[in-house]
Amino acid sequence: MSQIIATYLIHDRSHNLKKKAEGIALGLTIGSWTDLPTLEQEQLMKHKGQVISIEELPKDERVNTYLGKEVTKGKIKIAYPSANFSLDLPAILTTVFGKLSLDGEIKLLDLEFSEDVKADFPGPKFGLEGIRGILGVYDRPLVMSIFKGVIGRDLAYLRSQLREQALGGVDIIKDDEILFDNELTPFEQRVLAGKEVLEEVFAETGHKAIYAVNLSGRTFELKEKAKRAVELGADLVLFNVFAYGLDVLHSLAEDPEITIPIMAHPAVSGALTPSEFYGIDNQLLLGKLLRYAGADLVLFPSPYGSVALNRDETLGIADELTKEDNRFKTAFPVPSAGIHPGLVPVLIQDFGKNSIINAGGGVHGHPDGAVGGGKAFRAAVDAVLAGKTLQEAAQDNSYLQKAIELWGILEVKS
Ligand code: 1AE
Repeated sequence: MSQIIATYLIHDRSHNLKKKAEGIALGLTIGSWTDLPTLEQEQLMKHKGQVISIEELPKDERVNTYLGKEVTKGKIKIAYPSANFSLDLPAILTTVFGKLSLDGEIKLLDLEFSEDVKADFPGPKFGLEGIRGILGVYDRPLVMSIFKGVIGRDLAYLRSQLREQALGGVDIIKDDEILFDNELTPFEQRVLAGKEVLEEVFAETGHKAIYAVNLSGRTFELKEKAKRAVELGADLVLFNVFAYGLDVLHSLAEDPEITIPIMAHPAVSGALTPSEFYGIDNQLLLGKLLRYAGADLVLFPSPYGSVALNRDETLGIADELTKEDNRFKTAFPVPSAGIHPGLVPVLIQDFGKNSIINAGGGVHGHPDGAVGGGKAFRAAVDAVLAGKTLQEAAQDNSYLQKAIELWGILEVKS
């Protein structure tokens, strides 16, 4: 069947999950049904939503108290025929969770695409393996740092910051998501400066780092801007996908002239995901849908830092990005926010080698500056892969030692 199956979590105040599910399946497809003449029913059959399953979940007194009313909690699955929508995420999301998202305690947990519907999505152009190929690094988690404090600063400052970060040994340096096109550091100048500085560092040290420039501005100018970045030699772009919409990412990713990877930032996604009653599940939004729409790397809050997500949710996002799929390349999970070298052991335990350790303050806030921060992160990664504790590794590495003194270590629990 050519269709999408949506899974919803419902807290039903009317205590009739079956009626609720039937109401959604009909209401979001052909509307009222039973009063129609047989001929019309036959004609509309291929558009009718189908209730696939209804699972009542145990009573939850905490939830009843919170909502101030007794509710029936359940998961329902509904299949929507692809005959009802064009093959794009705006049409799909409006079908499965358009008006419905406004209708009480209902959360969209998952979407299962039939193969023919999936075929219309680009998936990552480079993916995890492609990024590793660009860097020539295959055997460890990558390390990424974020420009901090660049607003109000000029290109000379940006260049010096970039150089420091690259000298610290990080693999990727990304713009902060709040750095937009501006007079002091215009987009094109940033691309050119990034290329020049990182080529210099490579010539001096043999270390290759790449720079993700923030692709920002008006929606209809993004494609031309991204193509200009490609012409100027940009390595990859950062993209605030949820400020624009998933379909904008899809359009950028499928464009054959945008021949560089796209890194998706989760800014604004917190307006859609955190509630247990409403919105869209993180695993679906930051995992499956970003991968389908074409993100090569995906940032999301880790379970440990300043802006944290529940650990299971983060593992679910990473799983969606990296699990085997017959159609799409895998994307790099980038657990982020408030990361410091003392978190590297738990991050590698949770997300494995195929992940990126990403930090802003944890690099720039190092007592020896960004060079020291980068070196501390690289030493922490090497230590974990060598089976050493950070304390052991710090005995021979003053950068790691200073980082641990400043931020501590989060012990790995087996
Ligand atoms: C989840 C996104 C994290 C991010 O973009 C960012 O700028 C983190 O900065 P730090 O590492 O918390 O300083």
